[in-house]
Amino acid sequence: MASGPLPFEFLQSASKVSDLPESEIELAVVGRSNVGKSSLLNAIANRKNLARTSKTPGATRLINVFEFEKRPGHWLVDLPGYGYAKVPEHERARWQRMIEEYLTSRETVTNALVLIDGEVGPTKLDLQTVEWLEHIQLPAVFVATKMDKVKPSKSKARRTELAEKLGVAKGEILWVSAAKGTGLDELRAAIMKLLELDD
Ligand SMILES: Nc1nc2c(ncn2[C@@H]2O[C@H](COP(=O)(O)OP(=O)(O)OP(=O)(O)O)[C@@H](O)[C@H]2O)c(=O)[nH]1
Ligand SMILES: [Mg+2]
Repeated sequence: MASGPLPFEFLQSASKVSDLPESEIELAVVGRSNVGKSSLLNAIANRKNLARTSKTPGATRLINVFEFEKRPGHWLVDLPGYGYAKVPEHERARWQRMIEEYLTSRETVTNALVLIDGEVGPTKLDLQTVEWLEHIQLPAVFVATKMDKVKPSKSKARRTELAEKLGVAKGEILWVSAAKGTGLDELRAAIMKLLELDD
């Protein structure tokens, strides 16, 4: 099992899918705005500012590519979040189109890491996204974020509810906290496997 930080490095940002170079394999990080996608990426690499994070939703506005050191073409891809109401409608629609085009057109995207807020999710929009991913036949690996915000006394019930809503077994979800470091090694091991880095 992998342990310790994974050496991902920033490769490039793109506002259009057609600006991306070719890759070997990509793992897309998908989820509602503010769910903790960029924070989790930083936690995985144990770097504070590899990916831009913010208290205000809408921190990530581009497709941001992070490449595994020494394995060119093995990418973790941080995407803008969906569902942030304060972004102007035309801008939200543009992100949506960009994300959808990215996820449907890149043949090297083999899986989506779907982040769900462990405290509040899944939301209606999360469930719609999960359904859409099924529709385009992109396999989803679920990660429940911000588990440090769930009281220990509520944790078991919360996990059961979240898994039920997603229609998967509890054991299929990775339960993590970027803030506390919980569950990161398991997530790192999953990422190594999904990006074919563990051979
Ligand atoms: N308590 C707690 N807060 C977290 C955790 N992970 C992220 N946050 C906070 O949640 C907020 C959003 O985090 P981001 O990583 O920027 O979220 P994002 O999903 O990348 O957001 P967008 O780029 O807008 O789509 C920040 O204030 C983070 O500090 C966590 O594990 N625990
Ligand atoms: Mg982000």
